[in-house]
Amino acid sequence: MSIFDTGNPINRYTKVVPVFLTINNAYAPYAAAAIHSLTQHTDPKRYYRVIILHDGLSFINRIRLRSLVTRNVALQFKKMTRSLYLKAIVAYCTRRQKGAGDFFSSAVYYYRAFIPLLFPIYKKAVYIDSDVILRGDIGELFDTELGDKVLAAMVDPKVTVIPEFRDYVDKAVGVPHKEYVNSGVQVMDLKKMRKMKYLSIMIDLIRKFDADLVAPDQDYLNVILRGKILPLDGKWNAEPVEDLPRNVKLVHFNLFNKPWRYKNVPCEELFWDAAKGTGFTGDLRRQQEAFDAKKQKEDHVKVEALIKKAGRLAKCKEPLLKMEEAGVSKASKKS
Ligand SMILES: [Mn+2]
Repeated sequence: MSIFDTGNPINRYTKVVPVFLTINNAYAPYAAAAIHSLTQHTDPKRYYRVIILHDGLSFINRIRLRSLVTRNVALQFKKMTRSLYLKAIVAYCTRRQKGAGDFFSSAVYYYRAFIPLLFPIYKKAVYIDSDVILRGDIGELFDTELGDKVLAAMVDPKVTVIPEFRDYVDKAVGVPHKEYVNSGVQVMDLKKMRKMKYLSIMIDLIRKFDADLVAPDQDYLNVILRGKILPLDGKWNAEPVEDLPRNVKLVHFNLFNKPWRYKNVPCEELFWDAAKGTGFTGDLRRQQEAFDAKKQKEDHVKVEALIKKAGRLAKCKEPLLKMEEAGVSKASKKS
């Protein structure tokens, strides 16, 4: 029993819905809003365990996140240790950070690839980005029947509407854009991912091609699991829009128009309602105030640079990642 004990009855023998987030101190306030919204939309008959993979959270951030625990939602922190695999990824990200407009160069995005190996006690789990807000029971998402597929995720709407992204995905990633999924919300069959050696395939691809990509870990996921992904219903990874359809269960503030940066953006009230009571509201308001015209301009330049980079990479003659050349074809065929 710790000073944080809230009478939460979940122990390691309880059947839970495992939900993973991967964060650093910068993401903690958004993650708190996401987790808070999760706790407000649970099935009272079920138990949930939110597992936070991080690279060293401050004491105060851990206390604030810990305070989100409820009767049926437990919280667990797991600090990532510097394994050889993680070292390879951090080195890769550091090299790639030089690329202009690179949004996804942080190693934090790759932590989700470690979930199958780090948590052998689970057969299946849900992963969510920190920039999401729940409006429905995440247990329903967890219940998604995967059949013979390895993972469920939603076909990325941004890729379909931005021509540079569409061409980039088709040509540089080598996955048809109609199949290319967003990695922000995933239902993972951890058992199948362990069996197919998902993480070591990713490391092999990184080592072999050292590719400069637009959405690295998401691109790897799409290449490695091509043909093994179940398309997820859009209500589980919806864009923030005015007049959000009633059936939407999860809103994803993906890429642009983050409510903690901009005022008067779609679904901002959903975010601020969820942030209320997390202990981070003051931080978030100050962040928004500090995000002045200059920073907004920089943000737009970054987005434009990312789209330009996609357009440039789309001119490649052949895909940047080739599974059959990475010495991984054997491992993946075996699965
Ligand atoms: Mn996201």
